[in-house]
Amino acid sequence: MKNKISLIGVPMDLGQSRRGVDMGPSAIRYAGAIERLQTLEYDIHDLGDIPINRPGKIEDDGKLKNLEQVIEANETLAKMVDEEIQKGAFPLILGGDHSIAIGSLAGISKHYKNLGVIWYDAHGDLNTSETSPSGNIHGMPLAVSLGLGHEKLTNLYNYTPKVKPENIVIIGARSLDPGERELIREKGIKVYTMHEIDRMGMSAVMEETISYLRERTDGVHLSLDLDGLDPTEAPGVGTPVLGGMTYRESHLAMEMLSESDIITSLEVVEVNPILDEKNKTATLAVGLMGSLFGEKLK
Ligand code: 6HN
Ligand code: MN
Ligand code: MN
Ligand code: MN
Repeated sequence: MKNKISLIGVPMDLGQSRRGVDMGPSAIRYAGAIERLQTLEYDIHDLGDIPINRPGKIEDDGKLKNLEQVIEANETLAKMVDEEIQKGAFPLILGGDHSIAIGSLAGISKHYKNLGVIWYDAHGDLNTSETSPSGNIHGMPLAVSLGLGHEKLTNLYNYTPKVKPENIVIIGARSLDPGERELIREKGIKVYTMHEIDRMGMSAVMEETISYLRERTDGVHLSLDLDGLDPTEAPGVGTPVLGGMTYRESHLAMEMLSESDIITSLEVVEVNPILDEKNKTATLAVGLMGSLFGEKLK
């Protein structure tokens, strides 16, 4: 992993309907993210939070809620991420809701021929405005990155698609909408649902994921949605789903990724301090970052 880390906060909550996830970057910083990585001797630069243009009244209906604001913030994010990679830094993006993955991937993918993506999440985030049951853009970023959905989203940063379906691995899925299931089948996207994790064990799932991505990609973005974990471990999320990955399974996954050294960018999303219990979820997120960045090996 690169020694230089650029941290970018994205206080975005307009990609979904539960307020408070915009405070995610503060909560994760407060839980000691920067100190934790400094202890591991990374040269970490906190670039602060990008500005989010909040409307006076938040739209709570429609097919693509707050589309313009989500686009604007993601354009800013894409540009920043692109510049940090150009400078040789590892981008660490703190959300915010998962709609920010649209901007992260737009800024990152330019730098790779075959960017791999690990989507650690209870959800597939593979909806389009047609299939979405909610109109929430945080349920769409993976589809958007495949080039599917509203053209203003798919063409963000002036190119599409950002990722190829065969370079994606979804881990922890247990809440997939009908349109998402169809897309997974149609595109042949690799998914380890909770069923596979139960049967195979996290160790085998990660071994397969790592060798699969190592063969076909030249960089791997880890998109870490805290609702991938069970809500007993990570209560501070807006769309909790029972039966998720445990604390230890998640640490094991991060430790194995750390050993493999395949991860080239990270985003941590969906931490909502208002729904949390004494910053438990942000603290968990920082612990997982510690494991991913090699705590065990130092
Ligand atoms: N997330 N599939 C649901 C929807 O509204 O599209 C939930 C999406 C959750 C998104 O957690 O990042
Ligand atoms: Mn420095
Ligand atoms: Mn998600
Ligand atoms: Mn999710």
